Amino acid sequence: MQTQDFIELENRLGAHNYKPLDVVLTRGQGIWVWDVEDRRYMDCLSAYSAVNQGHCHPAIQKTLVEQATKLTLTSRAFRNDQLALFYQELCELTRSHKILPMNSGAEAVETVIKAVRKWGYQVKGVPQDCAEIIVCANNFHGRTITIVGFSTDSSSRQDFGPFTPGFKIIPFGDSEALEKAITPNTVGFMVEPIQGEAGVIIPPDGFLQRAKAICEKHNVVLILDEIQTGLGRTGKLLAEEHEGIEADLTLLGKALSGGFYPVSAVLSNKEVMDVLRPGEHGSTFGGNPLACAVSRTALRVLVEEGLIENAAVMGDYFLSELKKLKAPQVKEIRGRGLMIGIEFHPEAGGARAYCLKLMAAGLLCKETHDHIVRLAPPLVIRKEDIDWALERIAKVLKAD
Ligand code: IF1
Repeated sequence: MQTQDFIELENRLGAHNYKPLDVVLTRGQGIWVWDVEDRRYMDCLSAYSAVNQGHCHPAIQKTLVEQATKLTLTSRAFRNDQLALFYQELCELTRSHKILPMNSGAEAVETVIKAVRKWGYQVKGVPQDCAEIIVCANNFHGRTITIVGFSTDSSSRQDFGPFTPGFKIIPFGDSEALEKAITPNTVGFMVEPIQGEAGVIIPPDGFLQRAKAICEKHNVVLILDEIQTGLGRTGKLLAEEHEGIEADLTLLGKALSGGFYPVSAVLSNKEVMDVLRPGEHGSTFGGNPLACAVSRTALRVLVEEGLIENAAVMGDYFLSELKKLKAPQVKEIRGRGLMIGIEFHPEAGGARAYCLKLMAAGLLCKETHDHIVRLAPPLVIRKEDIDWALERIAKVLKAD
């Protein structure tokens, strides 16, 4: 079967809830992926930052295979020998007190919503069913009904109602709006340290610090969704470190498994997690030994291979070299670490067209909204790889 055969079959039998680039990938190694025609591409998306450690990382692969021959799933009805060690290593690395393991990012978000609501009723003393959670405009936290209910993106939420009540939306990066929105019933404020889907939007300096202070003052739980920004992507283990703060609750997913397996977690620094009692929350697969073993190695790889520092150094280099291209079609280039967005002027003809041209040149990128291309290669990228990419990006921009 060739590219077109796979595409036709997929289009005929699959739901059309995606519009992928027409490249059919069959294998990957590090920053590279190959299609069924054996063409090689640099992956500049990293499965939305899930493969920070690079495709098919050999150490994680080895763990996956070994653990798969031993024990994969016990359910949480019984204990397993990987879970406690996963907790210990993740707590140590992130200086957290408690962990709640789930599978997808959206499940971690749902978990945190349940936990802060319950904390609100039991600890803060909010009247039953009155808890409010504040979120930001242009957020992306996942796809469940509750989560899309507080999205401001019409394609995410249109025609999926009725939605879960109890959410308030403020502009991203606006600490004054945050303080104004808080009432005695506010239990949490949930925010992405850098908005990914919105187009790599970096908040004003000091926003997270101000948000932290405001939340503390009003006894509101600060929840950082680091599902995309976490685990080295922005050049720090957690993006909160850029502002020297610690969230009360932190969400991780994606790269927590290096892309081998869906693994997510809620990290807690407060008594919030203690409100969840047996029977009140869980998941068949959450905390399973295969996930925990894979995640332990994925975390070890991030640290031992210096991928966090590499993201910082390579990210700075990539960003500054991109800016030097001074392409007239480009309105702005912004980023932190290896989370970079190129925003094109509307007259440039749309970001999708650039993704197609970049694909023809050997780079796989994904547009976000109409005019932004995101560059987020695996964190194992080296300077010569970036030079390779820059050469091709420059050519595509010049060819217009
Ligand atoms: C898709 C975007 C990225 C996330 C944050 C929670 C989740 C995500 C900050 C949910 C997921 C993904 C999902 C993916 C597209 C993608 C995405 F463009 F939509 F925004 F990465 F940039 N919090 N992001 O970014 O995690 O339940 O998916 O495990 O195809 O929907 P999930």
